[in-house]
Amino acid sequence: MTRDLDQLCIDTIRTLAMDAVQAANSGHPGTPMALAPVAYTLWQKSLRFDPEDPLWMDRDRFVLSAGHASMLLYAVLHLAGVRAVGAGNGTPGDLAVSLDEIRRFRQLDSKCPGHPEYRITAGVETTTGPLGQGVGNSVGMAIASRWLAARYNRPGFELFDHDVYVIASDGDLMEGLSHEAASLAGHLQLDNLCWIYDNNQITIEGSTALALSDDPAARFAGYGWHVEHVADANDTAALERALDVFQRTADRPTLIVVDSHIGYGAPHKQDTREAHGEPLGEDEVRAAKRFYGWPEDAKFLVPEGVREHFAAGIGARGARLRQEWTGRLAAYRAKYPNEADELERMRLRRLPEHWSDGVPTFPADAKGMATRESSGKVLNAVAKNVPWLIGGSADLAPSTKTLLTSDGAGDFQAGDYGGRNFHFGVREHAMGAVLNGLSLSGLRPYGASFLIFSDYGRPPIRLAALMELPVIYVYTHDSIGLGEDGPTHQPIEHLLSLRAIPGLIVLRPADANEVAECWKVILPLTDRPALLVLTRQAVPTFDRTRYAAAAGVAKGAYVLADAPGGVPEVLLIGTGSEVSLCVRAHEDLLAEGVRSRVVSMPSWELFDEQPREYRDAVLPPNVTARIAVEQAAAMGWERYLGPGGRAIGMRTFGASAPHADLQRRFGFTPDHIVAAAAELLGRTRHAAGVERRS
Ligand SMILES: Cc1ncc(C[n+]2csc(CCOP(=O)(O)OP(=O)(O)O)c2C)c(N)n1
Ligand SMILES: [Mg+2]
Repeated sequence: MTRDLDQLCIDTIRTLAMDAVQAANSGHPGTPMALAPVAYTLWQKSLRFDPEDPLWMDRDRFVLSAGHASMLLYAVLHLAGVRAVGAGNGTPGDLAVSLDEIRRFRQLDSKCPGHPEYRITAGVETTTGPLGQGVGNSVGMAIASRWLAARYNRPGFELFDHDVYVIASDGDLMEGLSHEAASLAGHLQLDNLCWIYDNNQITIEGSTALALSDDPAARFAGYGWHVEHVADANDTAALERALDVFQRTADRPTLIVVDSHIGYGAPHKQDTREAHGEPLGEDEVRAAKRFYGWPEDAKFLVPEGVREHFAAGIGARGARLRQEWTGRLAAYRAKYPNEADELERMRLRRLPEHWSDGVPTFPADAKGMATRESSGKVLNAVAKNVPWLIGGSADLAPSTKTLLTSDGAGDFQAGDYGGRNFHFGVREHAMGAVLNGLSLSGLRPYGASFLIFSDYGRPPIRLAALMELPVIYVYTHDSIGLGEDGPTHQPIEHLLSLRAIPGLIVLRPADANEVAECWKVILPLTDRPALLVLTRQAVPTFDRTRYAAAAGVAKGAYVLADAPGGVPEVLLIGTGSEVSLCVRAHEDLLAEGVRSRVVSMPSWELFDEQPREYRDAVLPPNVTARIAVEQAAAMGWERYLGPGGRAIGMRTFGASAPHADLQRRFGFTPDHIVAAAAELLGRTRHAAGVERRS
């Protein structure tokens, strides 16, 4: 009887997926049909998950990395009765996925978008679709589970011990990201991580034999994983056994290779690429239903007993586990109130009360310091106050100054899962995906590298913005100012392309005190990522008794040095290391009787969000003589310059040379700025010291 009910549940998942894709006339039916027994077995028999509280902190995570098979997840969420989550992270309400929403698969504002989207649908742990990202995120989630356990579990109070399960497709495992992520997970011995590989040997173009000859078992064994094999996705007993082996395997992650048949049960489309990305067609749907012993003309049918069976399985088990846990947490709170308070703040993304205590202010200093240097000092100050601020670098911590040096910060490694310094290795893409997984688990992660290598980590940055995760990126060596390493290491178009990501805040501070203010802007963010862009080379620390306070950073741009009487005739707008050039040009212009104003503009995004009056006060519309100075692609500055302005920026790649030579070569000198100002104001003057005009 139970066996029949299990089969009925599995076939319900299959037919819901087929019907939804058919109704939408788009989507992927074949993989949900094939993997219904896998998802069902995992949810019904193993997953520590309470459908009544999809945000329970110690729940197992289920990640559908093969996001194109989204209907698999939506069908399971519906049948398991997973609840929607209301505003404020708490009120359980309606179903996360109602049958009506499944009928509206892929339609505007449906809870069932084409690919699973975090924030839109409760029970969706992360946004997947770009192949590889889900498996990457899962490593961050598994790390978070271990980190939380190491930090917060106490004898008799096992608060954290959750596992992370992933369904990964051929494409997921082909992506380079999966190699980086699996290698890192193996190194860290994350035995709470289980990837289930759908070995259906089909991708969009046809058989995987077209492009893939890897031996997955050998590959993952090489990373230090345990590998299981299930020869038939329909063999739920074998799946249960493999999941059981995963549970009992210590010191290493597990890969379960499951051989499956895409479009299982569809007489003409099974095992073909046609089962991947298009509806089966009415006739084929009917034929498949016949094969399952399903009423051929029924649509969106959930037979009696199916929901009840889920409720008696995952529903009852999940409720019991969560209630036990909630009781444990209450006793823990009585005994360890500070730790419990930290967990509560983490859950609500709320900072500790005195999070900004000890943030340094920096005295004026003409020689100054590199902004990576001041950032390292500020980061270490705030990290003392925010215990769950954790992160690291892709092998560049000594250069990016991102190491936490205070006592007890420690390194996160197998054997010390409480460490706060992460060594991602030279794996920028995995670092980004892991940061997203950490953030999705409530931690406050940062990751660091050189700005040029943001290209290697860009897809997860985009997804952090899409998911509204407050991940922090620290990118140093931010321009040709890095000097001798030359054009391979000198970012040009990166600022522009990062500024183009919706929601992301890009900040390029001009001096040490702006750096401190940037961190004060970044830390309180709860629903958007921020990216700090920092210099390798020293920049002066401005005398703030002479120039405006650095707190102006919060508004994205502010008047740093003004014309007499606050009535400028020319605006010098700079970011980062170029602001000091603008200040020097400004002093020269003042001496020549030119009324110039320097605007420091660390963040376009923050400035654009200010009221019009403020923006007009900083950049008065009647002042059309405007110069922007930034050692990066000039493209985009037109928005602040208007037709009468001039961007002093980069229009080519850089070059390998000492910093001062590069500044002269590319026109980043006070003299060049002064000459440009004179020209815009209609006064002729020689551009001294400029070898090539930008
Ligand atoms: C990074 C990335 N590249 C390309 C795609 C487009 N795409 C979607 S599914 C897929 C491959 C499908 O094969 P597989 O991963 O084996 O999934 P299956 O069809 O077997 O479920 C591709 C190339 C994507 N989603 N993400
Ligand atoms: Mg495949």
